[in-house]
Amino acid sequence: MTVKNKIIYQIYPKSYLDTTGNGIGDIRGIISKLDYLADLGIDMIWLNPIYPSPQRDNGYDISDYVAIDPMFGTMDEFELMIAEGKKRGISFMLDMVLNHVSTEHVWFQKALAGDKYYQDFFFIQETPTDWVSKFGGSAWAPFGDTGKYYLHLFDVTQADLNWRNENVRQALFDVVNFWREKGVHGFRFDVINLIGKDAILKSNPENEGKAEYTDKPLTHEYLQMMNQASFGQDTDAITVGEMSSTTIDNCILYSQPNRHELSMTFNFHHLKVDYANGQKWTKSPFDFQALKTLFHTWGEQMSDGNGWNALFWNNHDQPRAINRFVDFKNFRIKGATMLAASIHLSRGTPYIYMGEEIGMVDPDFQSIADYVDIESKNAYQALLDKGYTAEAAFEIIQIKSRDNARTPMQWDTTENAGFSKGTPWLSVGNHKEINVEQDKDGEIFQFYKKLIALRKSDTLISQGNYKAAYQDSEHIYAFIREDEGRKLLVVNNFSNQVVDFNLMADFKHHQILVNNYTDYTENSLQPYQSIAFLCD
Ligand code: TEU
Repeated sequence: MTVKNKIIYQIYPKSYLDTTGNGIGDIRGIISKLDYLADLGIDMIWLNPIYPSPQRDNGYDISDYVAIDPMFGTMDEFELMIAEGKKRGISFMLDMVLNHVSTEHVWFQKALAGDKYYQDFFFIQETPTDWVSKFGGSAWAPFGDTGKYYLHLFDVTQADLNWRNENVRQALFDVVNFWREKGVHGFRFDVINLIGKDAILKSNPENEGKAEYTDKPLTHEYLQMMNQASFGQDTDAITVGEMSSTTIDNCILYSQPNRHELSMTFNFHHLKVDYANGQKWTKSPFDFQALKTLFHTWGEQMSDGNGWNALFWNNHDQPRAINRFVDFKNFRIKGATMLAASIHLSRGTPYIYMGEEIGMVDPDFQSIADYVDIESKNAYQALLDKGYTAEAAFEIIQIKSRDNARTPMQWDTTENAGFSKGTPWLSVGNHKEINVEQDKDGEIFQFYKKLIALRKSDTLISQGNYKAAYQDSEHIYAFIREDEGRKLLVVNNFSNQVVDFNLMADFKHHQILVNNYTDYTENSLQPYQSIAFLCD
């Protein structure tokens, strides 16, 4: 399967590079950086939505699935980007937001105008359920002045589509095929495990408004239909499903090759180990043992052809991992490279989120006015409504907002980090200290290049099985990769302390990789040190 030795780089187009001066990243900006990305060694670029959208949820509220929003550029420029990427061995993955559509989409507008055919595209009911939106408040809103309500699991302007309706499914399969015909070989499916909803939605008193719609069995059938009707016809297709609040068992089913659903899945449990009581909008240190357990469970259960995992620390919805999981103020470079080694040498397909390759960190915004994300603004108000002081509420937004990852890419030390000659749509972070111009020859970028090259050069890394190691260690996350009798031991010190370490006899003196230290001293690991030992 092509997916196993590929590296995927995520670009948040709005924040990558603006070539027109409107303060918004654009397609020509991406084209201008393809050589930079080819040098890094990546194979595919995942673009967050660039379709026409009111931008209420930064493009995840789509008003036209088969066009390019003029603020990002033109369809000709899109086709040029595909062609320029192909010259460099880089293909593209587009974001398919098929669970919901903007209320400004013509389908919803026709439904509002009384067109029964399009009303059947949505969940419109006289009796709403007690479900809550993932962005706060009720998941239902009045459907015009009909006295009925429509479902929106996210923002009120994002109406859920009813996949039970075969006309909806066909219309969405046509969307995927439109982009396939443009030469797109990768697709990321947004919250795709929410599409299996019941035809008539009811409250379940026992569930107190919790998700009754996640990972429903029909989801698998719909994915198999979409696979067969679209990307499944391409031998080089790479697909990934974003699975909201899912389980490892479902992720195995979604990504088992013989089920012909998806190539792999994103799940997020490892990015919730710093949630207090499972709640995102809290302040809590991360639970390292929980993190290790999740990685070991996924690694071992997804071995032996049992499904395939996307490996990632960062994306556009998450504060940057370097701020959450390492002492970045004192060990930024070593912490960044340790995080990189901990997934790039593991079993799955690694994703690099823009800026991660130079160790970009969250911005140090000082006012709630600096944040623009709808989820963060709703959360701030909800915290105030719960009685938090403005200061306490702001402190939580500062560490958990999705805007932390969405600040403009830091290209150099010039104004606006070289991102735009205009006023950036979102303020820039600390580009004077961290930027591509000074860091692309630096330790983090060069270590990423080394990891990528290693994965491509050795099937032990791209295909080897996974086995947990040093499970009882307080600070070390370690695993063994095994393939055809060869073994690789990877050890990562997840702490800012020197920790004891006794190397397994099998691996004595076969070190192949170490991050940022000239060597390692017997029986101990330096702060945030990662080492890989080969036994063949
Ligand atoms: O995110 C899915 C999702 O569940 C989000 O709530 C996300 O996990 C959360 O914000 C993390 O705190 C996808 C997209 O990635 C996100 O950008 C969209 O806002 C959302 O779906 C709706 O399309």
